[in-house]
Amino acid sequence: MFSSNRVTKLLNVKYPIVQGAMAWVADADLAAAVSNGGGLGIIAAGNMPAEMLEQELLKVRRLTDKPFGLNIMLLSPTWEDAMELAAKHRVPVVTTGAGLPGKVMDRLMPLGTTVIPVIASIAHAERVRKQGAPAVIAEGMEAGGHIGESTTMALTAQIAKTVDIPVIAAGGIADGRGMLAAFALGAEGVQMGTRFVVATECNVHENYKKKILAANDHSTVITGRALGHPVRSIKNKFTQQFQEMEDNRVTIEELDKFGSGRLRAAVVDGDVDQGSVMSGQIAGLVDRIQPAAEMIEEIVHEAAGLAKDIYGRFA
Ligand code: TUI
Repeated sequence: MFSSNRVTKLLNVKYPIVQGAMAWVADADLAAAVSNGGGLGIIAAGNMPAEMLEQELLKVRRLTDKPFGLNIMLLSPTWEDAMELAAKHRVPVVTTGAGLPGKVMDRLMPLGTTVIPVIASIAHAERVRKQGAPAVIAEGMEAGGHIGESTTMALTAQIAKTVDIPVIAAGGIADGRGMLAAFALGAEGVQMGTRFVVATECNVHENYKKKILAANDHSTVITGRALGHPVRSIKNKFTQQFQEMEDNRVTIEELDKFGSGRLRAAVVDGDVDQGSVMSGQIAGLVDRIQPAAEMIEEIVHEAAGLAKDIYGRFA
Protein backbone atom coordinates (compact mmCIF):
# COMPACT_ATOMS: atom_id res chain seq x y z
CA MET A 1 0.00 0.00 0.00
CA PHE A 2 1.18 3.52 -0.82
CA SER A 3 4.37 2.15 -2.39
CA SER A 4 4.56 5.00 -4.91
CA ASN A 5 3.24 7.70 -2.59
CA ARG A 6 5.62 10.67 -2.27
CA VAL A 7 4.41 11.61 1.21
CA THR A 8 5.07 8.22 2.83
CA LYS A 9 8.53 8.23 1.18
CA LEU A 10 9.34 11.76 2.29
CA LEU A 11 8.18 11.23 5.86
CA ASN A 12 9.34 7.62 6.11
CA VAL A 13 5.95 6.46 7.39
CA LYS A 14 3.55 3.64 6.52
CA TYR A 15 0.47 5.78 5.79
CA PRO A 16 0.24 9.33 4.39
CA ILE A 17 -1.71 10.52 7.41
CA VAL A 18 -0.39 13.42 9.45
CA GLN A 19 -1.82 14.39 12.82
CA GLY A 20 -2.67 18.07 12.95
CA ALA A 21 -0.72 20.21 15.37
CA MET A 22 -3.00 21.56 18.05
CA ALA A 23 -1.61 23.89 20.69
CA TRP A 24 -1.95 22.44 24.24
CA VAL A 25 -3.55 19.30 22.74
CA ALA A 26 -0.86 17.68 20.60
CA ASP A 27 1.69 16.39 23.11
CA ALA A 28 4.19 13.52 23.12
CA ASP A 29 1.52 10.95 24.08
CA LEU A 30 -0.72 11.76 21.11
CA ALA A 31 2.20 12.16 18.68
CA ALA A 32 3.69 8.81 19.70
CA ALA A 33 0.32 7.05 19.39
CA VAL A 34 -0.15 8.37 15.84
CA SER A 35 3.42 7.57 14.82
CA ASN A 36 3.17 4.08 16.30
CA GLY A 37 -0.04 3.66 14.29
CA GLY A 38 1.80 4.29 11.03
CA GLY A 39 1.03 7.99 10.57
CA LEU A 40 3.10 11.04 11.45
CA GLY A 41 2.45 12.26 14.97
CA ILE A 42 3.16 15.91 15.67
CA ILE A 43 3.91 17.78 18.87
CA ALA A 44 2.57 21.33 18.82
CA ALA A 45 5.04 23.79 20.27
CA GLY A 46 2.32 26.45 20.49
CA ASN A 47 3.32 28.87 23.23
CA MET A 48 4.98 26.17 25.32
CA PRO A 49 7.95 27.30 27.41
CA ALA A 50 11.22 25.81 26.08
CA GLU A 51 11.83 23.60 29.16
CA MET A 52 8.41 22.00 28.82
CA LEU A 53 8.81 21.47 25.07
CA GLU A 54 12.19 19.84 25.58
CA GLN A 55 10.59 17.35 28.00
CA GLU A 56 7.97 16.50 25.36
CA LEU A 57 10.69 15.93 22.75
CA LEU A 58 12.57 13.60 25.10
CA LYS A 59 9.33 11.81 25.98
CA VAL A 60 8.22 11.17 22.40
CA ARG A 61 11.53 9.43 21.72
CA ARG A 62 10.93 7.16 24.71
CA LEU A 63 7.44 6.30 23.42
CA THR A 64 8.23 5.64 19.76
CA ASP A 65 11.13 4.79 17.49
CA LYS A 66 9.12 6.01 14.49
CA PRO A 67 9.45 9.41 12.80
CA PHE A 68 7.53 12.26 14.40
CA GLY A 69 7.18 15.99 13.87
CA LEU A 70 7.19 19.28 15.71
CA ASN A 71 4.93 22.15 14.70
CA ILE A 72 6.22 25.68 15.09
CA MET A 73 3.46 28.27 15.31
CA LEU A 74 4.97 31.45 13.88
CA LEU A 75 2.65 33.81 15.75
CA SER A 76 4.08 32.56 19.01
CA PRO A 77 6.67 34.67 20.86
CA THR A 78 8.55 31.42 21.56
CA TRP A 79 8.84 30.17 17.95
CA GLU A 80 12.61 30.68 17.82
CA ASP A 81 13.09 28.61 21.00
CA ALA A 82 11.07 25.83 19.37
CA MET A 83 13.23 26.07 16.24
CA GLU A 84 16.44 25.78 18.29
CA LEU A 85 15.06 22.76 20.15
CA ALA A 86 14.18 21.13 16.83
CA ALA A 87 17.81 21.65 15.77
CA LYS A 88 19.25 20.41 19.07
CA HIS A 89 17.14 17.26 19.15
CA ARG A 90 17.36 16.57 15.42
CA VAL A 91 13.57 16.42 15.05
CA PRO A 92 12.95 14.59 11.74
CA VAL A 93 10.00 16.67 10.52
CA VAL A 94 8.97 20.24 11.32
CA THR A 95 5.72 21.79 10.16
CA THR A 96 5.08 25.52 10.43
CA GLY A 97 1.82 27.43 10.74
CA ALA A 98 0.33 30.90 10.93
CA GLY A 99 3.09 32.70 9.06
CA LEU A 100 5.93 32.59 6.56
CA PRO A 101 8.50 29.90 7.33
CA GLY A 102 11.62 31.23 5.54
CA LYS A 103 13.77 31.51 8.67
CA VAL A 104 12.76 28.05 9.91
CA MET A 105 13.57 26.52 6.53
CA ASP A 106 16.95 28.29 6.37
CA ARG A 107 17.89 27.15 9.86
CA LEU A 108 16.64 23.55 9.82
CA MET A 109 16.81 22.25 6.27
CA PRO A 110 20.65 22.27 6.13
CA LEU A 111 20.55 20.00 9.20
CA GLY A 112 18.49 17.44 7.30
CA THR A 113 15.12 18.33 8.84
CA THR A 114 12.13 17.94 6.54
CA VAL A 115 10.34 21.30 6.86
CA ILE A 116 6.76 21.28 5.62
CA PRO A 117 4.92 24.60 5.76
CA VAL A 118 1.20 24.77 6.35
CA ILE A 119 -0.15 27.25 3.84
CA ALA A 120 -3.58 28.64 3.07
CA SER A 121 -3.10 30.22 -0.37
CA ILE A 122 -1.56 29.47 -3.77
CA ALA A 123 0.81 32.44 -3.50
CA HIS A 124 2.30 31.04 -0.30
CA ALA A 125 2.55 27.55 -1.78
CA GLU A 126 4.54 28.87 -4.74
CA ARG A 127 6.71 30.97 -2.47
CA VAL A 128 7.70 28.11 -0.14
CA ARG A 129 8.25 25.77 -3.07
CA LYS A 130 10.76 28.26 -4.50
CA GLN A 131 12.42 28.38 -1.07
CA GLY A 132 12.89 24.60 -1.27
CA ALA A 133 9.95 23.13 0.67
CA PRO A 134 9.72 19.39 -0.15
CA ALA A 135 5.91 19.35 0.35
CA VAL A 136 3.12 21.62 1.58
CA ILE A 137 0.16 21.14 3.84
CA ALA A 138 -2.76 22.95 2.17
CA GLU A 139 -5.15 23.89 4.93
CA GLY A 140 -8.68 24.91 4.06
CA MET A 141 -10.94 27.05 6.22
CA GLU A 142 -12.94 24.02 7.38
CA ALA A 143 -10.04 23.45 9.76
CA GLY A 144 -10.11 24.32 13.43
CA GLY A 145 -8.05 27.08 14.98
CA HIS A 146 -6.37 29.83 12.97
CA ILE A 147 -7.54 29.63 9.35
CA GLY A 148 -7.28 31.25 5.93
CA GLU A 149 -10.10 32.15 3.52
CA SER A 150 -10.21 29.28 0.99
CA THR A 151 -11.95 25.95 1.37
CA THR A 152 -10.06 22.66 1.24
CA MET A 153 -11.95 21.72 -1.96
CA ALA A 154 -10.84 24.86 -3.81
CA LEU A 155 -7.37 25.10 -2.28
CA THR A 156 -6.20 21.50 -2.70
CA ALA A 157 -7.00 21.19 -6.40
CA GLN A 158 -5.52 24.57 -7.26
CA ILE A 159 -2.34 24.03 -5.27
CA ALA A 160 -1.88 20.50 -6.61
CA LYS A 161 -2.19 21.95 -10.11
CA THR A 162 0.24 24.78 -9.40
CA VAL A 163 3.15 23.19 -7.54
CA ASP A 164 4.98 19.97 -8.40
CA ILE A 165 5.78 19.03 -4.79
CA PRO A 166 3.42 16.70 -2.89
CA VAL A 167 0.36 18.28 -1.30
CA ILE A 168 -1.06 17.16 2.02
CA ALA A 169 -4.66 18.34 2.35
CA ALA A 170 -6.04 19.56 5.67
CA GLY A 171 -9.33 20.96 6.92
CA GLY A 172 -12.62 19.10 6.96
CA ILE A 173 -11.10 15.62 6.73
CA ALA A 174 -11.91 13.06 9.42
CA ASP A 175 -12.48 9.70 7.73
CA GLY A 176 -11.84 7.59 4.63
CA ARG A 177 -14.34 9.57 2.59
CA GLY A 178 -12.46 12.77 3.24
CA MET A 179 -9.14 11.10 2.56
CA LEU A 180 -10.30 9.74 -0.80
CA ALA A 181 -11.84 13.11 -1.73
CA ALA A 182 -8.53 14.83 -0.98
CA PHE A 183 -6.69 12.32 -3.17
CA ALA A 184 -9.20 12.92 -5.96
CA LEU A 185 -8.30 16.62 -5.74
CA GLY A 186 -4.62 15.85 -6.19
CA ALA A 187 -3.42 15.47 -2.61
CA GLU A 188 -1.04 12.64 -1.73
CA GLY A 189 -1.58 12.86 1.98
CA VAL A 190 -4.00 14.20 4.56
CA GLN A 191 -3.66 15.97 7.86
CA MET A 192 -6.35 15.51 10.48
CA GLY A 193 -6.73 17.31 13.78
CA THR A 194 -10.27 17.11 15.10
CA ARG A 195 -10.53 13.31 14.73
CA PHE A 196 -7.38 12.80 16.79
CA VAL A 197 -8.65 15.08 19.59
CA VAL A 198 -10.91 12.20 20.61
CA ALA A 199 -8.18 9.57 20.39
CA THR A 200 -7.86 7.50 23.57
CA GLU A 201 -4.27 8.69 23.93
CA CYS A 202 -5.17 12.39 23.64
CA ASN A 203 -4.78 14.12 27.01
CA VAL A 204 -7.24 16.94 26.33
CA HIS A 205 -9.82 17.46 29.12
CA GLU A 206 -12.79 15.09 28.93
CA ASN A 207 -15.18 18.06 28.55
CA TYR A 208 -13.36 19.05 25.34
CA LYS A 209 -13.76 15.56 23.89
CA LYS A 210 -17.46 15.62 24.80
CA LYS A 211 -17.93 18.91 22.94
CA ILE A 212 -16.43 17.43 19.76
CA LEU A 213 -18.46 14.24 20.07
CA ALA A 214 -21.69 16.21 20.54
CA ALA A 215 -21.05 18.67 17.70
CA ASN A 216 -23.04 18.82 14.46
CA ASP A 217 -22.43 20.56 11.13
CA HIS A 218 -23.40 23.97 12.54
CA SER A 219 -21.51 23.80 15.80
CA THR A 220 -18.46 25.86 14.87
CA VAL A 221 -18.09 29.58 14.27
CA ILE A 222 -15.31 31.87 13.07
CA THR A 223 -14.28 34.71 15.37
CA GLY A 224 -11.26 37.03 15.37
CA ARG A 225 -11.55 38.47 11.87
CA ALA A 226 -11.26 41.93 13.47
CA LEU A 227 -7.90 40.88 14.90
CA GLY A 228 -6.67 39.70 11.52
CA HIS A 229 -6.46 36.15 12.89
CA PRO A 230 -9.70 34.34 12.20
CA VAL A 231 -10.16 31.30 14.43
CA ARG A 232 -12.70 28.47 14.12
CA SER A 233 -14.01 27.02 17.34
CA ILE A 234 -17.14 25.47 18.80
CA LYS A 235 -19.87 28.02 19.60
CA ASN A 236 -20.18 28.73 23.30
CA LYS A 237 -20.56 31.62 25.76
CA PHE A 238 -17.02 32.75 24.99
CA THR A 239 -17.46 32.93 21.19
CA GLN A 240 -20.83 34.66 21.64
CA GLN A 241 -19.31 37.36 23.85
CA PHE A 242 -16.31 37.68 21.55
CA GLN A 243 -18.59 38.16 18.55
CA GLU A 244 -20.59 40.80 20.39
CA MET A 245 -17.39 42.65 21.21
CA GLU A 246 -16.26 42.43 17.56
CA ASP A 247 -19.66 43.70 16.38
CA ASN A 248 -19.42 46.60 18.82
CA ARG A 249 -15.97 47.39 17.45
CA VAL A 250 -14.12 47.32 20.74
CA THR A 251 -10.39 47.89 20.40
CA ILE A 252 -8.03 45.19 19.20
CA GLU A 253 -6.19 45.43 22.52
CA GLU A 254 -9.41 44.69 24.42
CA LEU A 255 -10.22 41.74 22.16
CA ASP A 256 -6.70 40.35 22.49
CA LYS A 257 -6.91 40.62 26.26
CA PHE A 258 -10.36 39.05 26.32
CA GLY A 259 -9.16 36.09 24.22
CA SER A 260 -5.90 35.45 26.00
CA GLY A 261 -5.52 32.12 27.80
CA ARG A 262 -8.86 30.80 26.55
CA LEU A 263 -7.52 27.80 24.63
CA ARG A 264 -5.58 26.57 27.63
CA ALA A 265 -8.67 27.07 29.82
CA ALA A 266 -10.68 24.74 27.57
CA VAL A 267 -7.98 22.12 26.89
CA VAL A 268 -6.35 21.88 30.31
CA ASP A 269 -9.04 23.03 32.77
CA GLY A 270 -12.04 21.77 30.79
CA ASP A 271 -13.79 25.15 30.83
CA VAL A 272 -15.71 24.61 27.61
CA ASP A 273 -18.11 27.53 28.26
CA GLN A 274 -15.64 30.35 28.80
CA GLY A 275 -12.69 28.70 27.01
CA SER A 276 -11.87 28.45 23.31
CA VAL A 277 -12.84 24.99 22.04
CA MET A 278 -11.00 25.09 18.72
CA SER A 279 -12.33 22.46 16.32
CA GLY A 280 -12.76 21.79 12.64
CA GLN A 281 -16.09 21.97 10.87
CA ILE A 282 -16.04 18.17 10.47
CA ALA A 283 -16.56 17.65 14.23
CA GLY A 284 -20.11 16.49 13.47
CA LEU A 285 -18.68 13.39 11.82
CA VAL A 286 -16.51 12.51 14.80
CA ASP A 287 -18.51 10.32 17.14
CA ARG A 288 -16.23 7.76 18.78
CA ILE A 289 -13.30 7.62 21.17
CA GLN A 290 -10.79 5.08 19.82
CA PRO A 291 -7.05 4.45 19.94
CA ALA A 292 -5.22 6.53 17.30
CA ALA A 293 -3.83 3.43 15.58
CA GLU A 294 -7.35 2.03 15.16
CA MET A 295 -8.53 5.33 13.66
CA ILE A 296 -5.70 5.28 11.13
CA GLU A 297 -6.36 1.67 10.02
CA GLU A 298 -10.08 2.41 9.73
CA ILE A 299 -9.56 5.57 7.66
CA VAL A 300 -7.09 3.97 5.26
CA HIS A 301 -9.22 0.89 4.71
CA GLU A 302 -12.38 2.92 4.28
CA ALA A 303 -10.67 5.10 1.66
CA ALA A 304 -9.24 2.11 -0.22
CA GLY A 305 -12.61 0.28 -0.21
CA LEU A 306 -14.42 3.39 -1.34
CA ALA A 307 -11.95 3.95 -4.19
CA LYS A 308 -12.89 0.55 -5.64
CA ASP A 309 -16.57 1.19 -5.03
CA ILE A 310 -16.48 4.54 -6.80
CA TYR A 311 -14.61 3.05 -9.75
CA GLY A 312 -17.59 0.70 -10.07
CA ARG A 313 -20.04 3.61 -9.97
CA PHE A 314 -18.37 5.08 -13.07
CA ALA A 315 -18.51 1.78 -14.98
O1 TUI B 1 -1.73 27.72 12.42
C1 TUI B 1 -2.72 27.09 12.18
N1 TUI B 1 -3.69 26.88 13.09
C2 TUI B 1 -3.69 27.35 14.38
S1 TUI B 1 -2.45 28.20 15.14
C3 TUI B 1 -3.36 28.32 16.53
S2 TUI B 1 -2.83 29.12 17.96
C4 TUI B 1 -3.65 30.60 17.84
N2 TUI B 1 -4.37 30.94 18.88
C5 TUI B 1 -5.03 32.09 18.88
C6 TUI B 1 -4.99 32.95 17.80
C7 TUI B 1 -4.27 32.60 16.71
C8 TUI B 1 -3.58 31.39 16.72
C9 TUI B 1 -4.54 27.67 16.36
N3 TUI B 1 -4.68 27.15 15.17
N4 TUI B 1 -2.92 26.55 10.96
C10 TUI B 1 -2.00 26.72 9.91
C11 TUI B 1 -2.33 27.94 9.15
N5 TUI B 1 -1.42 28.76 8.72
N6 TUI B 1 -3.54 28.38 8.81
C12 TUI B 1 -3.36 29.53 8.12
C13 TUI B 1 -2.01 29.75 8.07
C14 TUI B 1 -1.27 30.81 7.49
C15 TUI B 1 -1.76 32.10 7.57
C16 TUI B 1 -1.00 33.15 7.07
C17 TUI B 1 -0.03 30.57 6.92
C18 TUI B 1 0.72 31.60 6.41
C19 TUI B 1 0.24 32.87 6.51
O2 TUI B 1 1.02 33.87 6.08
C20 TUI B 1 0.51 35.15 6.33
C21 TUI B 1 1.58 36.10 6.43
O3 TUI B 1 1.67 36.88 5.49
O4 TUI B 1 2.28 36.05 7.45
